[in-house]
Amino acid sequence: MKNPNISLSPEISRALDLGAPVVALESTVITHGLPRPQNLELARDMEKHVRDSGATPATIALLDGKIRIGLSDLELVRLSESESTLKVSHRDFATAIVKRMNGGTTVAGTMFASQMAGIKVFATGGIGGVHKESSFDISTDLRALAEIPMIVVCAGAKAILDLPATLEYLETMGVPVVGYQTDEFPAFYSRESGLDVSVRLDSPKDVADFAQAHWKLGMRSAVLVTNPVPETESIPKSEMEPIISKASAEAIEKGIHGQALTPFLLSRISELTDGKSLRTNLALLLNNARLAARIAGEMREKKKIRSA
Ligand code: PSU
Ligand code: MN
Repeated sequence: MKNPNISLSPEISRALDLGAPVVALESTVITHGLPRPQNLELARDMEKHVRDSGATPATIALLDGKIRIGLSDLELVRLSESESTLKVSHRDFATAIVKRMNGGTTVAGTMFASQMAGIKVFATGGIGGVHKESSFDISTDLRALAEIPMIVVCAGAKAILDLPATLEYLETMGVPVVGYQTDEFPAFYSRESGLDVSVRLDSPKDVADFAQAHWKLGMRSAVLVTNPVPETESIPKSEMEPIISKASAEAIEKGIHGQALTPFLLSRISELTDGKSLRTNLALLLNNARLAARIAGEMREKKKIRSA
């Protein structure tokens, strides 16, 4: 890696050199998405679930103004306990670098750093999208999905968003939306949204084949894999809708917007559901980590067959 502002951990460097399966993990969920101490527990659990499913986890974050690909346990602790962290999307990297800050990378930021490192598979909770509360609040995540060729595994877009508008945007930008063992676009806390995915695929191998076919045509966009939260942990849409409306109305009333909006809504929804939504959030993150690791394993098999 030539850029002095980015470095890979020895473990990730080795895994990538060997062509072993690697799964990128975001860190905004650690710095802004979850309360303490669940954020650190989750960060460790995500890594463990990736390992148990046969891949090497690369948590991506900024520490002291350096983009780090793969963190040690001590560094995870530091990040999770850090008082003033930046939420880092495309526009924020240089800010974190010149001010030597710690930061959590968003889906967009994590995709950007993954591409620099050569990582092709990434697991997150829910992507950002088009917000309901203010006109023209469209997450950089959508732009990254349009421009960076990776497989991104999520549980859909957060239900706090305008989901039909988010799907329209993805369609416009040519991003395939894969339903993993489902025909319906999942809505993060809920398995149902009433909206269609562009294709249903039922196994990690099918996802790997699909991504290869997409990129072989010269497409540069990501493949978004939407993996519904496990049934036992899901919250029905009808139960979530009034809560989301209430949290959204509060955000408007308080004038919360920009980067602060998503963290505000997530924590307010957790309060309004007595922590139930938080448990759902954790369950879907781990579920996505496992699936991403299995997909990364299949991508590796393909490479082996190609080079044999
Ligand atoms: N989903 C979660 N928790 C989060 C996020 C998503 O369950 O913290 C983060 C992701 O990092 C995503 C970001 O990229 O929120 C989107 O923020 P914005 O809407 O400001 O682009
Ligand atoms: Mn936004």
